[in-house]
Amino acid sequence: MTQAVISGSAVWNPPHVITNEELVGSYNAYAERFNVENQQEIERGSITPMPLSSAEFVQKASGIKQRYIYVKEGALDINRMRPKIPERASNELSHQAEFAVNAARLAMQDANKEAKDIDAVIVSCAYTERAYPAIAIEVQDQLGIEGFGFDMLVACSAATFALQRAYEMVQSGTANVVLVINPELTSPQVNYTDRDGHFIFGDVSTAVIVESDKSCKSDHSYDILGIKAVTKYSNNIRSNFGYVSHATDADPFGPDKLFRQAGRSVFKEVCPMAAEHIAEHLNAHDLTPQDLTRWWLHQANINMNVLISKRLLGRDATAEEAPIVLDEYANTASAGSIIAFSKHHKDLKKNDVGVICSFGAGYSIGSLVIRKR
Ligand code: CO8
Repeated sequence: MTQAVISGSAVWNPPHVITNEELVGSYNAYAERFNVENQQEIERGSITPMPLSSAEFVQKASGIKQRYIYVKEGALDINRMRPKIPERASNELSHQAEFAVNAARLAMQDANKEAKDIDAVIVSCAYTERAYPAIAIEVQDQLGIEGFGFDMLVACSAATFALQRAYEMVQSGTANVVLVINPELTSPQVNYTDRDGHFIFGDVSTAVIVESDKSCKSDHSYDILGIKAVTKYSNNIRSNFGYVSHATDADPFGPDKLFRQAGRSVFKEVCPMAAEHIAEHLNAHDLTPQDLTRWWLHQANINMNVLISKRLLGRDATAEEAPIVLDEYANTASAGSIIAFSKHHKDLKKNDVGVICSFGAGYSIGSLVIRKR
């Protein structure tokens, strides 16, 4: 029987950084101007004043210190409050495909794979730039890969769910080598005028190669011992952005069409779900949390990760056991656990076991238990 392995991974981020201080400075200037302009209505009680944000709150509540952004211009401009990304013509490489290609090339190098070795491309992320043709097919064309490609959307669990599809394809023999890419270009969906959400997301692209053990030529590879996924419907993280707005006459870019969440409820509901999910997954492989050398957890909030690993281990996980990358990258939707994996796995020894686990909108939770070869 074919054994599916992870044989390569990579992270690519755009060069521009926005610190908490810069972001909060811009938001507060926007809010203060709004409050001055609407002073009379605010005094009459017909308009609610905009509350101020704080860099200290952001770091303490989330662990985020900065985020990368594809195009910084416009995002901090209080007359715009969104990035100004130049439009590309249909015959140019799309922004998101460029994001994807940057990470894909690095992951292929990491796994010692060339375009001719790859049979399938999955682009899986929280949003795709357009409905069709699939971004994956554009990426496939750009890289010179034959076979087939398709896009998947599962919000924060897009990466783990796509790795699970890749695992199934390799195990069943429908593909020998699968390239999974997560081009998380999140900044166009951030509401930079919303205090509760303006600080959460960053832009990044990650890629992973999943292939048969028989073709693996990588110095650092992992047997995928098992996969597990669960979804449970919740409105607590939601974006209503979509093509139907064209017919409903609703503002296609109104506040409900951007990312929004009931963050505290998400925190309370998702942490126990994720902990239980990991425990059950490990148990199915006769493993306990104590058997794990590394936890590559979703990177939404440092306090969530501390809570989840503590609930399972009965003590705080060390920074080495459960690495945090969100201080530098912020929440990068589905890419977070893959950034953690990509940057923190080469020190593992043969037979060390780890778990990659995502949790987020849907709700959706996806995990892979992997063992160093
Ligand atoms: N500055 C200052 N004060 C603030 C701010 C701010 N920016 N925001 C809130 N406060 C205040 C609140 O008003 C509140 O004040 P009071 O106590 O007087 O009412 C106080 O601070 C505490 O507020 P919260 O209870 O909301 O604060 P929390 O400690 O819960 O922290 C977090 C808020 C950081 C949002 C936290 O709840 C959290 O991280 N929750 C988990 C969220 C999560 O994991 N979400 C997953 C989303 S990602 C995902 O699923 C993918 C979606 C697809 C990608 C989208 C791409 C754009």
